[in-house]
Amino acid sequence: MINATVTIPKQADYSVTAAASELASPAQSRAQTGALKSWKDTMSSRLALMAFVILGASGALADDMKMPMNGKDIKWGPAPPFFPKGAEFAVLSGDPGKDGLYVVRLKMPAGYRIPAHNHPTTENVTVVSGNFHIGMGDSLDEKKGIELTSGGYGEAPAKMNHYAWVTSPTIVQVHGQGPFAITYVNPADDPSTRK
Ligand SMILES: [Cu+2]
Repeated sequence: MINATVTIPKQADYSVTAAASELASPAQSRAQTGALKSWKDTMSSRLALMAFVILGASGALADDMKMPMNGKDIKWGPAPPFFPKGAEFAVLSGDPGKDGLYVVRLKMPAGYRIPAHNHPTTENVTVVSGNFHIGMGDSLDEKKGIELTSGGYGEAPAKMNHYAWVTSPTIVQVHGQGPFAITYVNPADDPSTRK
C-alpha cells in the first residue's frame, strides 16, 4: 500500500491515492492501533496466563504441592510446646505459624486432655480415628461434652472457650486460617510457659 503510493508518478493518481490514503490512514491507523492493542492485550493476557501457569506450576511443584499420601506415610513430629505433652503433630498443608490456610493432624494417646482454651481463628476439627470428646466452657468437664468418632466434625469459632479429651488413641485433623495459636483460659494450663 505504501510502496504503491510512492511509485505512482501521476499527481492525480497520487492525489487520489493520497486522498484515499488520508482517508484510509486514520481508519488504518485505528485498525493498526486496534490490532496492536488487541495483540498487546492478547499477549499480556497470554503472558499473564503463562506467568500464572508457570508461577502456579513451579510454586506448586517446588513448594506447596504435596503428593497425595496415605495416613501411614504421614511424618509425625512432636506437637508444638503449647500442646499438653504426649501428642504428635503433622503439618499436611500450609504453615500453621503464618497467615493462610493450614491443615494439621494431632495424634493423641488415650487419656490425653486439652484444658479449656480458645483460638484466634475458627478451629475446624475432623476426627480421623479414635474418639475425640469436645466441650464448650471455661474449664474441662468430662461430664459435659460430645463424643466424636471417626468421620465426626466439629468447629470452635474464634475466641470461643472449649476443651477436649480422648479416651482411646485418637487422630484428629485440624484446619483453619493461620496463624494457629492456643490461649488457655487458665494461663497455668499453658504447657509452653510451665516449667
Ligand atoms: Cu481448640
